[in-house]
Amino acid sequence: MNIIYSDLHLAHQPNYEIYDGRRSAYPEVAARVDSIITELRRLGIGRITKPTHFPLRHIYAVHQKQYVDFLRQCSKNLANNEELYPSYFISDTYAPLTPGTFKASLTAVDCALSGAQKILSGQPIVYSLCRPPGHHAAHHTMGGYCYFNNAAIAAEFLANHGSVAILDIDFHHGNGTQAAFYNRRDVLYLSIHADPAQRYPYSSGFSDECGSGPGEGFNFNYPLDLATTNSQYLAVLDSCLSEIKKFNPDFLVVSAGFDTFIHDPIGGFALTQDVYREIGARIGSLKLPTLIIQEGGYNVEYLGKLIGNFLSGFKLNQGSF
Ligand code: OKP
Ligand code: ZN
Repeated sequence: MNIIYSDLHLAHQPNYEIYDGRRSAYPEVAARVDSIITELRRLGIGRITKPTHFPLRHIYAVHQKQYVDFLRQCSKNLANNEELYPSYFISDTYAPLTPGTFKASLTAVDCALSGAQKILSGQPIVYSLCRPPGHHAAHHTMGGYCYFNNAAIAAEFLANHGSVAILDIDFHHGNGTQAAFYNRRDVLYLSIHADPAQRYPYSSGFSDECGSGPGEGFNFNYPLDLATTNSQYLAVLDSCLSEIKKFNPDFLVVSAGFDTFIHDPIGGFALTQDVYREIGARIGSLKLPTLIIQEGGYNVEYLGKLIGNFLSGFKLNQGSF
């Protein structure tokens, strides 16, 4: 298994988010990556390589050019330690721009695309350790700690070579990813997440959002109760997996968030650490070429362990088919 990672994410370290009109601690911290990489090194489960750089046209396939220009220009113009909450290009108060945000976000996209490239060249599983995450970023909006939609950009890249299913297991609905492929039937989107009536992003992720036009029937949302247990979660995962089998894609992209963990500080179903091995194993049993993209997960102490469990379970079951 290949693991794509770069330390350039360190350029992005916002000091605060605005929650309920007040400044509060920013949960999407750089230490998340240390937690992950330390555990993956300890387990020795993959070969860690740096991303290569890809041209901006891959980003333009998902995001508006003016949005990309704005991000670049703003990052450049900000003073050290200055944070900006832009108006037109923002969907909430959880994605501040800092001087290093553009560079870090671009690196996260490079991690995703480098992973996709490896999948195209025949690797069965690749894990792209993207930071910042991406699944809330839409055509011309940043939000929810996300700036560029790493998973959507990688899926779009893979879609030039075959059909793609995106399985989003982050605690939050991936509104940006859903929107990117809502009217397409060559890219299936499925998401298991907290009921948006109760949790971010509030305005999408309901079960009646099924796709539109040619994409009707190619979008699946599974909003869940906050108290969801391991066995309830696995049953819903199985429904997703049977939809994926029916669709029979050439590639699978997993938007892998670990904020479903019981002790996550901002998310959290009732899932315990061992279930991630089983979640990984069941997804791996599809035996599809799979690109795993890191999304959320904010319990820094446990995060590495959760991902280690997930990837070990995945690898064990997928084998090298
Ligand atoms: C990003 B990803 C808590 C407010 C949380 C933003 C959630 C963004 C989640 N202080 N709101 O993990 O899907
Ligand atoms: Zn999340």
